[in-house]
Amino acid sequence: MIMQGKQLTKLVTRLESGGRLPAELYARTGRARIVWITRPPGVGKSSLIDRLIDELRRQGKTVGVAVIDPTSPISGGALLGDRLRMQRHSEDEGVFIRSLATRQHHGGLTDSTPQIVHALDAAGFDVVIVETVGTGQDEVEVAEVADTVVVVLMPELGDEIQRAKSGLMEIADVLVINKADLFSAGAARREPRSQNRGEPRSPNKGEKWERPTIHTSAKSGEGIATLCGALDAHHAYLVSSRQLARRRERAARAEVIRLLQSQMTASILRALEAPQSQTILTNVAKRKLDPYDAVGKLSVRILGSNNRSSKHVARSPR
Ligand SMILES: Nc1nc2c(ncn2[C@@H]2O[C@H](COP(=O)(O)OP(=O)(O)OP(=O)(O)O)[C@@H](O)[C@H]2O)c(=O)[nH]1
Ligand SMILES: [Mg+2]
Repeated sequence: MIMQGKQLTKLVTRLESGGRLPAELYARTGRARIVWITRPPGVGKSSLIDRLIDELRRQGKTVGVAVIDPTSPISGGALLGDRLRMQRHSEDEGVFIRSLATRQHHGGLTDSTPQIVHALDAAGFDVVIVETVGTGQDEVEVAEVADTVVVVLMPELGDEIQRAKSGLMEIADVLVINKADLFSAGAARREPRSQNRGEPRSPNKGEKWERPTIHTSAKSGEGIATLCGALDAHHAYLVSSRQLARRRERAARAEVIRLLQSQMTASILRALEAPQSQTILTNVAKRKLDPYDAVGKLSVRILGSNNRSSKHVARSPR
């Protein structure tokens, strides 16, 4: 590991409150496999990650986990217990787990999520897992940051599974049906278990990725090794098909666009505070000025102030 736990904890705290990842650390990223685990509250994502950590550690891999914590009202009481269960790994130097409070942004990602993922990557973890609650709107955004997206459902969510199968949930690279121990009869009916047989394999060159459906029980441990195998197979596919490079370009683009947007928004709000801007807005309200003409007048100010602010960012200490 490049960074000690305490150092990393400090860094993540700084990033969480809007700090910037030092460029020399960003330069060290790109080595970790980024796995995103998403979907409804209480489906067993944390419990699955707890099991995945066991399996990955057995394979000698180090694991960094960021839990985007929605403080879900559904699993309420179970939350603390599950977090504690995951925390049993906290003595292990090869494991780092961090809950991030949600300043919700597009339903699941906090503004600082990509930066925190980079920090875990730079710290030297082989696998970085992000747990988030998918809401629908954020799915595309989620897909942009991850190498592999794992969507977790339960057998009782029959409709969701149907939707997933009908291709609406295109972001999933691996579909997991958890709590197989509770719903085994229903699961067999709706989703043939035969799909669990045989390890998922990486397609040959030119072949498309066939999304596997894996039945797991985070309680009994059923299917966890299969899930790990599917993650390996997907990674191998990404590398051999050159999709990995493409996904990472897309992620970089999305991250830069997001940063530009927040910088622009800040510039707009700053420019609107000026008394002259207030007059323009008042004139729009009084119908003395049309909104488009107002934009024409204001954009000159905003672009000017934006140039100033980007110089400021470039000079600011890291
Ligand atoms: N029977 C059974 N219970 C499970 C299984 N996986 C998780 N649970 C239970 O389901 C509840 C929710 O599990 P979590 O791991 O907290 O689920 P989560 O998806 O992380 O929940 P949120 O973080 O609130 O979205 C807990 O009480 C778990 O003990 C499973 O495979 N079988
Ligand atoms: Mg959880």
